[in-house]
Amino acid sequence: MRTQVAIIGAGPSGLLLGQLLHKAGIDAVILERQTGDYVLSRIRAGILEQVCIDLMDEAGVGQRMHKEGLVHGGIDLLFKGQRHRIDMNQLTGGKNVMVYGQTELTRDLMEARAAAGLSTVYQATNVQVHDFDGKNPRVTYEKNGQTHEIHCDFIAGCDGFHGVCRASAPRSAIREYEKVYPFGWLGLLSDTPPVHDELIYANSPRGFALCSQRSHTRSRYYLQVPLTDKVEDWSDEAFWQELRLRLDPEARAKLVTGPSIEKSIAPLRSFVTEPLRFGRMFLAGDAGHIVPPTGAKGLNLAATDVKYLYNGLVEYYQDKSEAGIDRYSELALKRIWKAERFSWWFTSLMHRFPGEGEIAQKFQEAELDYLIHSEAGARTIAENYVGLPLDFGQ
Ligand code: RFL
Ligand code: PHB
Repeated sequence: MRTQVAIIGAGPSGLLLGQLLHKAGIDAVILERQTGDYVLSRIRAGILEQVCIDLMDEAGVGQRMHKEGLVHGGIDLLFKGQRHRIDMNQLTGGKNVMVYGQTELTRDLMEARAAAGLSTVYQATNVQVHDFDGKNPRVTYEKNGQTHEIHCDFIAGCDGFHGVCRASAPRSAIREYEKVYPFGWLGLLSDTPPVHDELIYANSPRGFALCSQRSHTRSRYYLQVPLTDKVEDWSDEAFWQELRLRLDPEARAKLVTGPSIEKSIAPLRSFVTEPLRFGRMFLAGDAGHIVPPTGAKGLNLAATDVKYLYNGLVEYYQDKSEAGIDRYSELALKRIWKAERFSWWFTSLMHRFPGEGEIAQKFQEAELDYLIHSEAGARTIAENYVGLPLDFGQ
C-alpha cells in the first residue's frame, strides 16, 4: 500500500491531522493499536483553547462542539478558604475557553473520518517505522496474523507518550527533558450537576483539588493523592468526603454527590523531546511532550503541533517547499516550552509537595494573594490559561 502521510495513533493529534490533510487533498492512513471504543473510553482533557476550537472548525468538524460546548470566561482560584475569580475574558481582551471533553472531540473526528470513507486501521499491532532517514519511509504492522507494509512520503508520530515513533528515533539525535512530580491526580466522573458554573482550582492544606465539568449535568473532579494510592483505596464516599474538606463552605454546601461513572489515577509529569523531527518522521502531541494537567494544556498543545505540522505538509505538497517542515520542530517547541513552563509553575503553586512543610503553604498563599490583587499578576494567569497566540515566526 502507498500513501502520502502514514499517521501512527488515532488519538486527538492523529485524527485532527488526518482530517486537516484530507481537507487539503493530501492522502493519509491512520494506524491505531487499540479499538475505536477503547480510545473513546479514556477520560482525559476537558478544556479547549480558542486555537483548538479554530482548528476543529478548520477541519470542518466544529458543529456539535459549538452546540454543546460551554464557553467559560473565567476560573476561580480557592486558597485560605476563599474563592477569587480570574476574569480571563476581561483580562485578555475578550478571550475564553470552552468546556468540551476530549472524548467528544475524538468522537467528532472519528465520525467525520468514517463518513468521508478514510482509512483507519484499528487493532494494528507491532507497528514499526523504517527508513525515515531517507526519502522512502515505510511502516509495517500486523493485523489478523498478517504483516502489512505501507510506503509513504512522511511518518507522523501521533502515538502518545508510550508510542513507537519516539522510541525509534536514533538515541544520538534525541534529547529528553523530564520532571516527575511526587503525587498524582485521582479523577472522578459523575452524572451530577457541577458545583459551580466555572472551574474551581483549589489550594488547600490537604492538597490540591479541581472542580471541572463536561456539561450542565456531568461533573469531573480531581484530588491530589500520593503516588502510592491505588484507585481501589478510594470509595466514592471517601472521594466526596475528601473533596468537601478541600473546598470553601459555599461550594461544600452546594456540592451534589452521586455514583462515579469513572475513576482513575494519573501520574503528573513534565517531559519534552528535542527535536520533534527525525528525517521524514515527525512527533506531535503526547509523543513529543507531556505536561502536568493543572494548566489544561495537553490536548491544546497537541492541536497546535498538528497545526504547525499540517501547514508544513501543505507547503510541501502545494508549493513544493520544504521550508515549513524544516521549521516545524523549532516553531512547535517554542510554544511547547511556554506551555510547559506555565503548567509546571501552576502545578508548583497549587499542590502540596511532600517534605516542604508549612512554610511552603504560606509562600503559595502569599503568591496567590499577590497574583489576584495585581492586574499584571491576574493577567499573566489569564493570558497563559486561554492560550498564547500561535507564532508562525514571520
Ligand atoms: P493520545 O491521546 O495518547 O493518543 C495516542 C494514540 O496512539 C496510540 N498508540 C499506538 N498506535 C499504534 N501503534 C503504537 N505502537 C501505538 N502506541 C500508541 C494510542 O493507543 C492512542 O490512541 O495522544 P495525542 O493524540 O497526542 O493526544 C494528547 C492528549 O490525549 C493528551 O495531551 C491529554 O489527554 C493529556 N491529558 C490531559 N490534558 C489536558 O489538557 N487536561 C486533562 O485533564 C488531561 N488529563 C491527560 C489527562 C492524559 C492522561 N494520560 C496520558 C494518561 C489524563 C490522563 C490519564
Ligand atoms: C478536566 O475537565 O478534565 C480538566 C480541566 C482542567 C484541567 C485539567 C482537567 O486543568
